Formats: sequence, structure tokens, C-alpha cells
Amino acid sequence: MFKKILIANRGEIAVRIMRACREMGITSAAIYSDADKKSLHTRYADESYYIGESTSSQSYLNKSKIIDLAKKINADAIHPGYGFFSENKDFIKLCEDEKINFIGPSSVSVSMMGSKTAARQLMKNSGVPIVPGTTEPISNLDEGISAAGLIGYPVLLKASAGGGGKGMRKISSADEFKEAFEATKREAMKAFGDDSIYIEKFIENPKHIEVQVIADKHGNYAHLFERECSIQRRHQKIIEESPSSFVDDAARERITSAAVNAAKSCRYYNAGTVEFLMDPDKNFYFLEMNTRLQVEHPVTEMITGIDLVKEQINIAAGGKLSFKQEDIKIHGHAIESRIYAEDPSENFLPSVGEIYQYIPPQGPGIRVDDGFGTGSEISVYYDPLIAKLICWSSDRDSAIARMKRALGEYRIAGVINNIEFLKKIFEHEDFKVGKFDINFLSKAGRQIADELVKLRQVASHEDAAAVFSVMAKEKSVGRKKKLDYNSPLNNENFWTGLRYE
Ligand code: MV4
Repeated sequence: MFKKILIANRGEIAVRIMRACREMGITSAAIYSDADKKSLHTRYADESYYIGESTSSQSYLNKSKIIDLAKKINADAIHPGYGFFSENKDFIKLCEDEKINFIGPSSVSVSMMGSKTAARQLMKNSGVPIVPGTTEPISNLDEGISAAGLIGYPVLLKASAGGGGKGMRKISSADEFKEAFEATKREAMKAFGDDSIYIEKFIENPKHIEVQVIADKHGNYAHLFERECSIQRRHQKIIEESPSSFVDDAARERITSAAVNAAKSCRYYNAGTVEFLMDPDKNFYFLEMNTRLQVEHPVTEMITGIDLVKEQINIAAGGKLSFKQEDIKIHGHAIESRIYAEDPSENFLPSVGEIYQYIPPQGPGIRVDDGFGTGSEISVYYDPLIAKLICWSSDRDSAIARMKRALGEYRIAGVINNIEFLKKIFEHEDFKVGKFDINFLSKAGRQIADELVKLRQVASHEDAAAVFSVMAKEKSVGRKKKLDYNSPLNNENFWTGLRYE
């Protein structure tokens, strides 16, 4: 087993990985930039090394500095977390060449999944359902128009090198084709330095369902069921859960075995995720494979009892999966809320500054994966994710009730956050009954943000003073007056950073 792991990441995921290291008796080494001098990951690690200025290119995205440091401190392995170098085949290749264990897949698997058209061809050959469309880039306009005609409008033009929503355009009829074709090519070139594009049938009102897979270097493969990730805004996921209330046993059997086949097709090892769209008739289609540990991995851990990070480390060190597929059952229901330093009533503008009070919720069924505490600073340089709040319970309804309770307990002062916005999603009738798809927040999100704006407009200094005085009394002598804990007006979070005219 490894003796020391360098964690080439920051924030909550760096802390999450260090926790696994500590339990396994492995020394953890953090890297940190100027902006992260006081961050939790810097303080939590057994060893911490300053890596450079705050800009990612000078710190968390500086290949040679990280590799040189790993060698200097005798780290056996590097864990990339998510983002940064987690799916960078050049970095993985560098680790392979330098004989540093990369805690992730081989550079070959990452490359195979990196091209969307190549991945689609691979899936087709492996019997994994793909969205109807082309598996080769479109070489000219006429070829595109004829392919789109055969597929049937509406279609989507997608960048072969894309992913995560960048470089995508919907076309509803042949007249729109020329302009969209040229614009998508230009965008793809600008974003990925590669203007190859291909065509897919546009799937109407799908759910975003992904399957957690895991494999070792000995050819053992398993899946850890699905996650429902449809509650997103501009490709930023906000709420994830497992299992999906939409996926029944028959659909689960089909989608999880498709996902395992996808992993086998690129001789995958490590934890990975196979993303699908599922239409209202429960037909599902491969979208892409994420060759990394994902942000939302905790919901899977909560329902299976498997520690994905420990498994990843064990796999990278040459070990076998610690379990067999037939040993793993879905136990209860887990939901994750991403707590962001963003202002929902100001079009989700990131909010930066020092967190001067941070009190996470506690009690039965609560897990908080955070990277910041009182005194930490949210900076402009990185993702504004403060924490992930994961609630587990025996079924979906009680997990939602627990989530509402936990969000009500959360106190974050100093930066504006999305806690009140999240609460309103959990109170939404359609969310409660599982009636939502990837478009849910484009409508409901706006409504909720508008409600929050209205509440602020009626709020006054006197209201704020009244709430704070009730709260202060509660804290010292117990509750005198029953407050509606679901009302934002009764929560300090709502008042934090409020700009009075
Ligand atoms: C689609 C689609 C509808 N039809 N492909 C967006 C991110 C990228 N991974 C693929 N995406 C989509 N591909 C077809 N043929 C709709 C989306 C999509 C989406 C997918 C998953 C989660 C959220 C999404 C939000 C908007 C669009």
C-alpha cells in the first residue's frame, strides 16, 4: 500500500480524500495557493506545500510544479480529485512516465472516452444504446443536411471534443442548418481547438441518470446503481439523489449492465460514471463517460456503504475490489444539496469574502463534506462550492424531510449562499413527487428566485432587527415564540449580505 499521497486539488474534495488517507494510515500531502493559505484542506493535511499564486495555471494546474513536488517529498501516488487534472491525459501520461501512481484510470481509457464520436462508436460496438445520430464527424454541409434529414428534426449539433454542455446547438429544421453548422464549428474550434462536430437526435424532456461503475486492474467490474442528476442550472448540478424514483427494477437492470459494458469496452479501472439521458418512456441513451470521481459520489456511498475513495486508492495500488456485485444492495435513499456561495436573487452571482460564522447541521443521517470553516475565505479564483450536504434516510420522503431540517439548521454568515433557494426546491410539489426532468430549474428556478427577491423587497431594517432579537433570545433562554422555520425571513442566512437602500 502507498505510504504518502499527494492530493492535487483543493476545497471539500481534497479534505474528503485526506479523510480516507488518514483512516488507511497513509500520509496526506496538500498543495495550496495564496488564496488557500487558510483553507481547511491546507490545515487538515499531514503535510502542506505552497505551490504558487492563486491563479489555477500557477498552482493547481501547473503540471511540472506538482510532479516535481511529488518526487521531492517522496509521494507514491497523486490523487487528482475532480476537475483540474482528473481527466487530463497528458498529466496522467506524465505520471505514468515518471512512475508516480495516478489514482485514476489509464491515459488510454481517458483518451478513448475523450472523443465523443469515438466513444459513441465504441458503445455501439459494445451494445450500449446511443442517441440516434452519426458516429463520425460531419465533413461538410451537404453531408450534415442529409444526415439530419434521415435522423429527423429536431437535432443537436455537438462538438466531438466537447462535453458538459459546451459547443452544442439545437436545430429545428433544414433552413437553420447552414448557420448553426458554421457557428457550432467556430465555437468548437475556439473552446477545444478542434472543430469536428457530429449530429444527434434531440431527446425531448429527458432525465439525467448516471451509473456509478468501479473496476480493478484484475478485470473485476461492478456498478453501484444510478444517481438522478436532473436538478441542474446551466449544466451546474445542484441536487443529486440515489436511487432515482423514476428508475424501476427492470430499467435499473438494463441501465446498470449497459454501464458495466461501457466500462469494459475501454478496459477501465478506477471509479467512473456513465452518463445517460432517459426519456419519459424509460428508453435510455449513452451520453458520455466521466473518467473520474464525481462531486456527487457521496449519495452512492450512503446507499451502498462502499467508500469510493478507499476503493480507488486500493485499486491504484494493485488491489482487488473489496466486494462482489451480488453483495451490494440499495439501502435507503440519499440526497445531496450543493451549498454554493452564489446569490440566487442576483442571477447566481458568486459571492466572495470571509466566512465569519460557519455552523453545519448535525444529527441522524447527516453528512457534510466541506472545505471551509469559520475564518475561511471564498475567493474569485475557484468554484464557489462551499460544501455538500448529504442526507440519508430509509425512503425518499423522509430523506427530503431530513434535508429540509438540515438546511434550516445551517448557518453561514459572511457570504451570500443558496440555502433558501434549495429549501424552496425541496418544498416544490413537482419535486416531491419526482415529476421533473433536466428542464425543471429553467422554469421553477426563476419562480423561486423571484419569490426570494420579493421577500427581500418587503423586508426592512425593523424586520431584520425583530428576527435577530427573537433568535438571540432563543439562543439564550429557549424559544418564546413559535417561528416558521421554513420562512427565509426567520433565518439569518437570508439577511446575510443584504444590501439595504
Ligand atoms: C443532449 C440533450 C438532448 N438530446 N443530447 C448537455 C450536456 C452534455 N453532456 C449533453 N447534454 C445534453 N445532450 C441529446 N441528443 C440534452 C442535453 C442537456 C443536458 C443533459 C444532461 C444534464 C443536463 C442537461 C441540460 C441541458 C441539455
